[in-house]
Amino acid sequence: MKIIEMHLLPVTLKLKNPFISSHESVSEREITIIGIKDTNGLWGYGELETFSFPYYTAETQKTARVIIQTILAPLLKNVDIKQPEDITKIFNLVAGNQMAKAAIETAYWDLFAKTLNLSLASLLAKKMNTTYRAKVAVGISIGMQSSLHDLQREVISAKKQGYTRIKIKVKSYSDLTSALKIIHSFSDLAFMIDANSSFNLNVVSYLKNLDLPNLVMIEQPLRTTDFVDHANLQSKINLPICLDENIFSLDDVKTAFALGSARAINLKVSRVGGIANALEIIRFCWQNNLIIWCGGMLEGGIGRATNLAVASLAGLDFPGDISASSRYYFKDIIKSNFILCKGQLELPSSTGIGVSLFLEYENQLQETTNIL
Ligand code: OSB
Ligand code: MG
Repeated sequence: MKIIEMHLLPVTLKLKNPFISSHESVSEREITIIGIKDTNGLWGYGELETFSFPYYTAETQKTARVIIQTILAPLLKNVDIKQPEDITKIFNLVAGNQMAKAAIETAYWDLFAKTLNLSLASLLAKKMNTTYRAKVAVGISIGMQSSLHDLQREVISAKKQGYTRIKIKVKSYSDLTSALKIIHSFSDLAFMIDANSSFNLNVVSYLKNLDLPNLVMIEQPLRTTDFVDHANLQSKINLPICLDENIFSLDDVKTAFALGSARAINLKVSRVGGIANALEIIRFCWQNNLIIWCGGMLEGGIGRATNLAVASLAGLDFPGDISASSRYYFKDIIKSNFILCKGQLELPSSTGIGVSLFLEYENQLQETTNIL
């Protein structure tokens, strides 16, 4: 199968509430919709998930679009692609740029599944020799709040909506103390804390003798790129460390495992360069008893549908950061909404990622120039 057209459409989505982490505050989420067309006239869709600024990862929307247009797209011109993994192999020539690669690769998985008349979820389940769930338990990530009271209000609201696994963002040790208080008072909910790289080894004293059975892990407490101090920290605390910002590839997961830097991995399809790499990472984690679960990047509807298909794999049981559509944007890019029901999101049933763009975006995308 050959890709004969590739189109990019940058869009800005307005979040209902600013999402604040230690890296930045996001109130307008820029994404780029990517559409590819094959010789049969079928379309596959993906999303470029980089942020506007290089705080969480090095790529930005602008730099990644340049890489896609000038480096990655030309590598696929006139190439006969047999399966999605072929794209990953071709892109391995290019160092880094995982999110730029993932934007194209995920669009191809959508197209490939549609060609086979399968949902992406069922295609992935086949690839992994497992089954998939039609309803996927999911969690919610609560951004930083200005007071303990506001944080408590957000947790109560999440609980009312049906979320049973909640992630709390922190930046300072006083945030951490507040988060621990809240976690103590909601013993029926499972919690994670995400420091987004903002702590140092002094955090040991806060985590060493914790007796909070409903706190299940701490995400990326230390610097992005550090594996050694994470291993040092993990050796001193019982609470599992989950790595996020450090993980761009299977090699990073192997490093974390070999050094004992983490017991859990936040898997973001976009951050690891696409679905084929994500599947390899899942296999490695399953073989080596690392907890693995699907993270989120405040995706638009295309990215959310892609993540949900991955998260539906039986065996990927820990609820991911894939919340209901209503949590994110005033207006999303797809026609349907992901609605939370009993803490779960239902997988769309149609082929590929199973969602379709609002007609205005589909038309605008097709009117952009073909970059292939
Ligand atoms: O650290 O997991 C993170 C959002 C943007 C960047 C980084 C992270 C997050 C989230 C939100 O935690 C997850 C989501 O609901 O999409
Ligand atoms: Mg994180």
